[in-house]
Amino acid sequence: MHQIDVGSSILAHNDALAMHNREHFIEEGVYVLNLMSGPGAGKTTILEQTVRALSGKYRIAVIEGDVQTSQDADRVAAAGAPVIQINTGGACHLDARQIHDNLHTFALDALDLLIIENVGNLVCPAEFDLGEHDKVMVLSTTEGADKPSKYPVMFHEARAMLLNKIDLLPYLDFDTEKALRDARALNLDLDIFQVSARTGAGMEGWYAWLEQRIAKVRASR
Ligand SMILES: Nc1nc2c(ncn2[C@@H]2O[C@H](COP(=O)(O)OP(=O)(O)OP(=O)(O)O)[C@@H](O)[C@H]2O)c(=O)[nH]1
Ligand SMILES: [Mg+2]
Repeated sequence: MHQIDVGSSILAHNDALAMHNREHFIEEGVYVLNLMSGPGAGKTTILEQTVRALSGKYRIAVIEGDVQTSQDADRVAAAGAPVIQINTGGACHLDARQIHDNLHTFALDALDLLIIENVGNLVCPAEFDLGEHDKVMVLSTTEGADKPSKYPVMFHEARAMLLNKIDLLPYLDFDTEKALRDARALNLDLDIFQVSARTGAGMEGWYAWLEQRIAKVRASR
């Protein structure tokens, strides 16, 4: 029987386009972050807060990926960042082609930080390189502490993780120690921030991390 491996050929094609995107980002000196999580973990809320906190100091733009609607883009625009919405029309992740096709919407060389909010999904987005510098993921306390061991790829691929909605811990049986231990077992280098995008708790550490990453890319311009 002749078998065609469609999966790896799709990924190889995506990787080639991602490399092309990456060359653009490096050339223009913009730090690019791919923000991923399961649905509703708090990506857009974290983005809104981040834009509000840092847009006085950095030039920030956002690409919003959703299956449907422009609701997240409207929220980010209201927070004060230029934003474009990509609707995947059913696909559970963004791919490098969609980012490439929208690259020239922003003057990249006039940006310090481009944040891409991926489609809410704990599996597929981690497998598709977009050309970003770093993948950052959000895990929320309402999802359960078993998620790192059940969905290892994203935890393995991420450079940093925000454990969000810590304001809800008193009402949940979320085992923080287990979640962090399992996440670290998958990825020794994972930088972890325990935050509440709702109350602002812990967000300063996240902003400081982001500023360091932006400075590193700026220094290599
Ligand atoms: N209590 C609490 N609620 C939060 C926090 N962060 C986000 N939320 C709420 O969680 C819900 C989902 O937040 P979003 O920011 O839309 O999540 P998302 O990851 O962007 O969702 P998708 O884009 O649909 O995957 C909203 O009702 C937020 O107000 C938090 O730190 N604490
Ligand atoms: Mg969102």
